[in-house]
Amino acid sequence: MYKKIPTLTDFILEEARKTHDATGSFTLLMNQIENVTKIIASHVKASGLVDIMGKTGDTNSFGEEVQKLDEFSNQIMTDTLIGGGQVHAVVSEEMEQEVYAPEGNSGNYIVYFDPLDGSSNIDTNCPIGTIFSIYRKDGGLLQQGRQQVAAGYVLYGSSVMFVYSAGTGVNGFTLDPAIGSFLLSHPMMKIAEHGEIYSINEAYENLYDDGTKAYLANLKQEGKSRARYVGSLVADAHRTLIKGGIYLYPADSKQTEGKLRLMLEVNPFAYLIEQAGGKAVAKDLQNPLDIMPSHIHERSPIVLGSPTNVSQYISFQQ
Ligand code: FBP
Repeated sequence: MYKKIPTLTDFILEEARKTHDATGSFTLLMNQIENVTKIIASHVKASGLVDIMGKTGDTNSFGEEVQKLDEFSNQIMTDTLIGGGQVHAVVSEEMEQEVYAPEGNSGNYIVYFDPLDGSSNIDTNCPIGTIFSIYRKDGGLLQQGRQQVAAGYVLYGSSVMFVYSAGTGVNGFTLDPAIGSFLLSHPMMKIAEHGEIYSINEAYENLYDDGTKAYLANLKQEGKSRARYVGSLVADAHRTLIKGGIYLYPADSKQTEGKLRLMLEVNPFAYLIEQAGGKAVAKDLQNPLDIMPSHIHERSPIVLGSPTNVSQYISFQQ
């Protein structure tokens, strides 16, 4: 008896059938995100062969060097969503301003996305990813992360995975290149209560606050932990979800608000980790999902992972 593994499209349609007031708009939007990330995946996979590697020579409005692949990813995601009729506006990590859908072709959702996270890893063939976060337009551009309708990421690694939650648990789908479909490979993902892996850029250790320094010193003194750091949030957070443990990108004396963006990077992962039974804290040990953002590119420190690991980190901050 052939056992049919649900595809991502099957799964989204099934979830919509369970939602009494579904209009089909969310399903269409998720489908657009699924299809555009498949195109990005094919370009990432081929990036060593075609002239899409390396830098464009331009810098974006944040003074960051733009890579060809993230420029391509940003353009195709913006065009797909703005032209797709389901969004009111999009906010991209690569663009200073939000982009509104044209009159007559707009929808009920606002999508925040980081088209290609981990840009420093693009031309070294290390895992990179796309992050997305969806809100209803009624709440406006600036909403607490708890208002997310859905959040997810696509990891372009040894395999391509699409992981998301729409508030009823976290599910992971692996792209089967033979049929071009994401198949449900990781149903109802749960993070371990505790994990031995910690992930932080220790090059900045001298810049961290005393609590973080003491926490790291204690981990090493205990000698039961292992360090892993890819330098791509998607890859480091995905590993933390799968293996348990803790990922930290705290503020430091140089990046006093942290580096990662609250709406584009921090809140999608805080939402997923919480849905998987984990924990996340930001400035003053607040749950980032409860922070009211002041602008679309606001930055925030983040510590997330297994509940026991994050609670231990918190104990060093008190
Ligand atoms: P980009 O979105 O510009 O790639 O920046 C985010 C990021 O690359 C994260 O993916 C990663 O966790 C972090 O920056 C690495 O920063 P650092 O090099 O300071 O450790």
